[in-house]
Amino acid sequence: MPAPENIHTEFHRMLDRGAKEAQLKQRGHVFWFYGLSGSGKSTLANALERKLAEQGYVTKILDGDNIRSRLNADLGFSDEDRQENIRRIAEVARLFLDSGIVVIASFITPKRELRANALEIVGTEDFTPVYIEASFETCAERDVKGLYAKAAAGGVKDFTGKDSSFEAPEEGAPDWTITTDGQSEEQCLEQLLEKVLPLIQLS
Ligand code: PPS
Repeated sequence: MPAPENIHTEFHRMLDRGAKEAQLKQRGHVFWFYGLSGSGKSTLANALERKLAEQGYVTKILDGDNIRSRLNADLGFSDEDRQENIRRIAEVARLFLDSGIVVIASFITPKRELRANALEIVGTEDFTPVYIEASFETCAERDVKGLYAKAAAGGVKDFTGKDSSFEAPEEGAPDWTITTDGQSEEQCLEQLLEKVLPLIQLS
């Protein structure tokens, strides 16, 4: 993206990412968890962060409700707002990545185009989309926040999976899939760890 007029970005005197990764003894990476509300994104993000912390890794969780209560408090759930939501978050993820940090982003990111935008901002090499899979029915049954019941009664505008569509990854997409339907948190975490660790270990 070109810099706006009269803005001169300057990076060459900063300590670079490699130096920070060496200091932290890890490789930065962005794991982008996506899936329906209630699919288990935040639960798994938190569990993964704790496991990685035990092994000395420095991580940062970026999470839907938290970001939307501050940085993106001006945004709603229209297609345009979701696009801006994801764009800003991907830019934030990129900043953490540039400091060698392992980012665990956890956002519904309902459309393939949104995921592609996030990947483009962060960069293909450092970005792994992780589909946290659970059916609408399972999420509605769990209904941890009461949002599904509220949406069914017409009380939530543009609710994902009801009035606003969710696109699962297409056949053959390189995205990882972790199915929380019928699997325990421990099983999901084990599958995640096995794939995550090789990507963040400094060789
Ligand atoms: S998105 O689509 O990626 O921009 O959404 P995200 O930033 O992840 O925000 C999702 C959280 O917002 C709450 N919420 C809603 N979700 C879906 N649809 C509607 N209309 C909605 N309104 C509020 C909900 O708590 C989501 O959190 P999670 O963690 O996904 O359950």
